[in-house]
Amino acid sequence: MLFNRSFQRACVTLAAAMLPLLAAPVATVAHAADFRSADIHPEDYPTVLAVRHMGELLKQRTNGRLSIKVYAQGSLGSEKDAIEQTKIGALQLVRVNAAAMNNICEATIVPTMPFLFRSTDHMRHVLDGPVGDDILKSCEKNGFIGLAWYDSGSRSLYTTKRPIRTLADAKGMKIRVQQSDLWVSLMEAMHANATPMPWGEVYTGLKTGLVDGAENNWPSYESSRQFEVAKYYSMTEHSMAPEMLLFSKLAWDRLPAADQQIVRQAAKDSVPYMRKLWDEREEKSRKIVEAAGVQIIQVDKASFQAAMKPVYDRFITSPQMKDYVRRAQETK
Ligand code: GTR
Repeated sequence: MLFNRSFQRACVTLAAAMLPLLAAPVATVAHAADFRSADIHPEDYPTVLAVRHMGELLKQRTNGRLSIKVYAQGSLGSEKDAIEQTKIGALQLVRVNAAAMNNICEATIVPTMPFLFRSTDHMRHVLDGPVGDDILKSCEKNGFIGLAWYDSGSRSLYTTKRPIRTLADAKGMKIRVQQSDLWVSLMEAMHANATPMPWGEVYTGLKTGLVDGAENNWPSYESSRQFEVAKYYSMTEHSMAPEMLLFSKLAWDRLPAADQQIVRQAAKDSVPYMRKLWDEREEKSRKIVEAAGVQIIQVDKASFQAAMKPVYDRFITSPQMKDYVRRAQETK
């Protein structure tokens, strides 16, 4: 009995002493890895191509030891599902819109805010600078390593039955939004009825009349074929919510520091590549939908912008959030 107990104690002590030894190689030895990444967009969408490009850079820089397999077209589920899988480390990477992170990592609300960015250049300067870096970093506590921001252009409203020309036209319309409290509030500020749903369900939602409209940028409107069922595109350009490339913190902590550095750099280097593809795709998508007979409606943007005050009053309240917004606005 006595022997047993001291034997047990010795075993426990030995096991405790070995733990760091067991953990150490995992954290420092460079293993081969084919990271899994999810995206809801089709194979030829700029975000998918950009993450593939990042995978190529990883391969080149590690002699094939590190690579990325991109699961496109929502094959691993909605953005919400993919984020959950990334959080638990089942997926290493995920490319989502900032809005999909709004309820998880509060600071991602900032670049999603309506009419925050004055232009594409302004958006790029803010996201490439300290504000963008700080917001990415702030998601670490929620289990995500923010690697990069990608462009997503401007989002505008589109509808099935009648065009939105003024704020009054939006009143009472059922508009699909992303699954984010901010987006519900933004739509309510336009006096529309917000209907949150995953992207993969929007085409059918529009076609069956479950919703009267949705909102997105040119490439998403075009690639999803939603322009076939919602032919009125009103140029509200109410948000430039960017895309995010996130790495699972759980998986990240198992990577040696040198590999973390290689991954960070490859993600950064994929940004200019993505932007070039993005600019080309925006133009191409606009041409495709115009040729298909979509009616593009110019609206008085200032009136839509003026309606957004309640959204700022509700979401930009803490000193931290106010500081982010102020710094973003002050960025040239
Ligand atoms: C797109 C974005 C997707 C997704 C989608 C949506 O512009 O690239 O990540 O957020 O909008 O509205 O669900």
